[in-house]
Amino acid sequence: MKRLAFKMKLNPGQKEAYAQRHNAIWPELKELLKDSGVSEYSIFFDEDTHTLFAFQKVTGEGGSQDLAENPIVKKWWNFMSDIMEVNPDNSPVSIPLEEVFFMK
Ligand code: RM4
Repeated sequence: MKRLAFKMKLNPGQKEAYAQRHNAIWPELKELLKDSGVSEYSIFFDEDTHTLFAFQKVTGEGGSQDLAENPIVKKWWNFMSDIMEVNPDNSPVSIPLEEVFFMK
């Protein structure tokens, strides 16, 4: 089991929309993430910089951001692309974060 973290960027004023869409996450996406070994997945928001900080546990080498080839993820990324910073393919700009402290 590994711990992964990464940051993404939300467009200004989109916190409520982001939270609402995630509270109604598609069951098929949730199932895909779990089946791909992702668990304890949480995303935090920094009001000052509109930065999203994602944390997740993974059983393999990759995590949620390594599922770009999956059609459900592509559809979800397209769905979310209007409110967050994305790459030309609509994947969210995701910057891996280094773990500098961990306490069991
Ligand atoms: C995020 C982003 C991630 C996805 C989660 C569910 O906004 O799209 O890639 O794993 O939602």
